[in-house]
Amino acid sequence: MRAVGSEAASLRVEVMSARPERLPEDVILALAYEAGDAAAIPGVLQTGLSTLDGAAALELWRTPGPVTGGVDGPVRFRANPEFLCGAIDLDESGFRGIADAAESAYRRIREFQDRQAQRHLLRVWNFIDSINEGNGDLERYRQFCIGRARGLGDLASERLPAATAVGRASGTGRVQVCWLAGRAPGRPIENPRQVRAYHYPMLYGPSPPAFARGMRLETGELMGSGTSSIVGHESRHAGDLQAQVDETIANLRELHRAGGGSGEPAGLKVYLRGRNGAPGLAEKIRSGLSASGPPLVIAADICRRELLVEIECLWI
Ligand code: 3EB
Repeated sequence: MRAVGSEAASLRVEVMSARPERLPEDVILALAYEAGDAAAIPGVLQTGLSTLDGAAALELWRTPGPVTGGVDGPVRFRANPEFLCGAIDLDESGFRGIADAAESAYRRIREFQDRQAQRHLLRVWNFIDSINEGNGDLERYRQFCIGRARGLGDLASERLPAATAVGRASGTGRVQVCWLAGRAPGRPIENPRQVRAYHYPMLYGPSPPAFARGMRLETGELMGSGTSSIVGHESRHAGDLQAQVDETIANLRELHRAGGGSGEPAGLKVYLRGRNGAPGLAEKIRSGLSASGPPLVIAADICRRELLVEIECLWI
């Protein structure tokens, strides 16, 4: 049986609460959100983040047909002929700072990707510790952006992937990046309500964040980047979670429209700062984006201090 969505759809997302001994063979990306350090399942990336309600959750990206797994230096990957998902996980203590660690991670990613048949970066998730620590341009997120830009080197802005960058409250000492790449390039989608992230003014740091607002895959899916309450380049509704959620929904609806408006939401995920949920929030997000099921809600820090929520969505 196939998932809902367009005929060409070839990626779907599922969230499991059970812990399987091993991954189903059609899983190309598996992200675990759970408190504590439960034993690792082979092929699963432990994000170091947990769900808002503390229940273990395993996010599985499934493809038609089996994938093969491999290791290449610091990169672990799973792939089929169309897609490749990679992960790199660096110990920050081996570097002078997070900028250097991020630079190394992204340089490795580019070196690896340049050798793959599925060479086109489509979507990236970044998980880093204490994302808002440090002041001004020394803030760790801004330093991460500096390193990422260096590591990406000469990759043209028009080829940047969609992305999410969120912070862990609990220190793991690690910079983790995982990504989806494709045999065919995607088409980046920008949001008319927002300045392109890679054109943000220096007000937000010396290196603007290197990502596209969304990515339309050749197979039809639209992958929305982590999206927040930002209009133009400015944060809106500081301190007001409900208003930030409304603004973020408006941003995602506009992104979906700009990307052609087709497909149904799947893989809806919400990152909430602190552990303060709000009654009705998940339902507001589900209905605001016309999703059929509730979002996965993760406790995480957002890259600007005043932002309380970030939402990402896959339309298939
Ligand atoms: C924003 O729109 C909010 O640095 O990779 C969202 C998604 C955000 C990805 C990144 C940052 C990133 O600027 C923050």
